[in-house]
Amino acid sequence: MTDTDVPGNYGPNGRILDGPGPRSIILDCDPGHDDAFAIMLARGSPGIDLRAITTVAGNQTLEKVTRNARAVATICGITGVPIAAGAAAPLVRPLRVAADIHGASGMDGPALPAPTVPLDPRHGVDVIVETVRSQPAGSITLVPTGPLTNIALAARLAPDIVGRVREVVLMGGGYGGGNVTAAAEFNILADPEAAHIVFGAAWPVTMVGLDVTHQALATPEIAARIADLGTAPAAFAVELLEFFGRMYSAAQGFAAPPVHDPCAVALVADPAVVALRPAHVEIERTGTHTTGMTVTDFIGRGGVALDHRVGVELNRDLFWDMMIAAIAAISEG
Ligand code: PIR
Ligand code: CA
Repeated sequence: MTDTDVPGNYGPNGRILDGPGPRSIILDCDPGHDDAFAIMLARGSPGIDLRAITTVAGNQTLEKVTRNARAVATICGITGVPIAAGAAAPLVRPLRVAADIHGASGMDGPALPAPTVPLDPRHGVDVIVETVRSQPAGSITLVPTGPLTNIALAARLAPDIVGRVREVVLMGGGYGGGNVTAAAEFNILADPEAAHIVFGAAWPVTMVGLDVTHQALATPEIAARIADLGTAPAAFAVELLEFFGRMYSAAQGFAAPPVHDPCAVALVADPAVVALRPAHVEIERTGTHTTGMTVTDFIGRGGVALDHRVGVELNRDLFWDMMIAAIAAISEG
């Protein structure tokens, strides 16, 4: 610890266990309907200080998801937060997009305004590295809600940040099955080599996977509560849910769409939102039918260290109260 470090309770590795005030995060995303909700929660929640938005190819091409991130920022009046484009393709594999769920634009449904918020000219990975280095050690939490390409690149480009990041709280994976294949969730399957790097690095990693996010279903009652806010960002959110719900119904038979990505943000803002268990997660990279699987060991077979944390249950009421309060708060901005 140095005198530039922030106050708080420090763990054995010098990381803050429960420092005061809002948690500073970098949101690394691929908007994406549910990524848009993650941006709104990160901006509107009193428990979060959003320091940067970086984008990564995933739900759609880098160009499209970056445009979408800036459109969300424009609708929500998010200024003063750097938005920077990161990796345009996974580390090893060809780009795989999710047009079946997110449409041709990556965020189909609502009309998207021409962005008025600027694009930061820096590479997204540089923004991650520079933001982490510019803040006290142990203060920045990385919240990836797309493929882990940028986060892996940052760890390799600047290994010093691995020891400075407070923790990585990611939406991806799951222990109870996938959504693209029987075994694999999209964000991990899109770039399993990056996921392997991120889970294997010496920073704390928390996985908020499908086991949690499939509990975050935006039912008609939830959509009605958002609509009742009566603001432009609320109307935008409702339109996102209408399209996302139709696609989820057609593609996966869901009665209501799961908004995956804000679950990770919500956990950072308030640990009561997601129940966690210690585990060890390995990323399958060579399986015939299991590539992209997050092989999750809750027991520590063979003496393996339970060095990750895995989300197992969502507090739905708390989650939606936080999400709706955040949309209401950004509407006033
Ligand atoms: C959601 C996603 C990709 C594919 C499908 N079928 C559904 C996106 C979401 O943005 C979320 O981050 C994650 N990937 C869920 O798999
Ligand atoms: Ca996403």
